[in-house]
Amino acid sequence: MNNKMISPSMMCANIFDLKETIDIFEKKKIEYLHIDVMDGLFVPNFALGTDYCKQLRDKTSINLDIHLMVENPEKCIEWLDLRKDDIVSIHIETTNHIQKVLSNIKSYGAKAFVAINPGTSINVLDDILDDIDGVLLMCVNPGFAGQKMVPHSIEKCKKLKEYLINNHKDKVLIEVDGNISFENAKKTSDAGANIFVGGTSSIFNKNINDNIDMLRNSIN
Ligand code: S6P
Ligand code: MG
Repeated sequence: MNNKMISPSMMCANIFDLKETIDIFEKKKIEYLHIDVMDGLFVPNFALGTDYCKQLRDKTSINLDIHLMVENPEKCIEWLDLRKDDIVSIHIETTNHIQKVLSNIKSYGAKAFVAINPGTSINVLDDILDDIDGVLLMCVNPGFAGQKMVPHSIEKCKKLKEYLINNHKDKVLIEVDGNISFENAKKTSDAGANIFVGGTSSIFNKNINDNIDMLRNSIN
């Protein structure tokens, strides 16, 4: 498995061109589809829902990368129709039962990722390192596409990679999300990131075909 992968942010896709866009992603062997689920409580916005996940599932074999930005995500996991190797990220800030939710995600054969906000320390991972397949490192405060990267994100990504290596968990993947422009993709890739969420700052900025090639070049 290549350890540099692309996950386009589907909330940035033009809904009227969805079929053509998915065809391009399949042709270009895109690894994941990043789906932002927002509840208007944990984040100040509403976005894609569990039925959207199911509809995408019927139209493509690309694995889903579901980013749950919802309070108490434990109740939603069973609604997602998870498949082997899908990714589900839950925010550590949203539940008192993080270990339980992570193992529930794994019981479907999916990969359990924990998401952390720009203001959350990586030390919160200490007691769940055995339970995670990856970390979704938020490079913006979640809620909206089109934001500027929080400046410490590149440094934090480097620190997270070192932290994982020092704890003998270098197989745990790092996914970066928020303002992953071509330039920030290169910087975070050099800092150790593996999965890159492409939104308005890269993939969905004009020509999707060319942008995918440029993003691949930036991360490899
Ligand atoms: C933000 C969300 C992200 C955005 C992505 C959009 O709450 O989790 O996944 O969809 O950041 O990309 P960009 O390039 O517009 O920041
Ligand atoms: Mg996201």
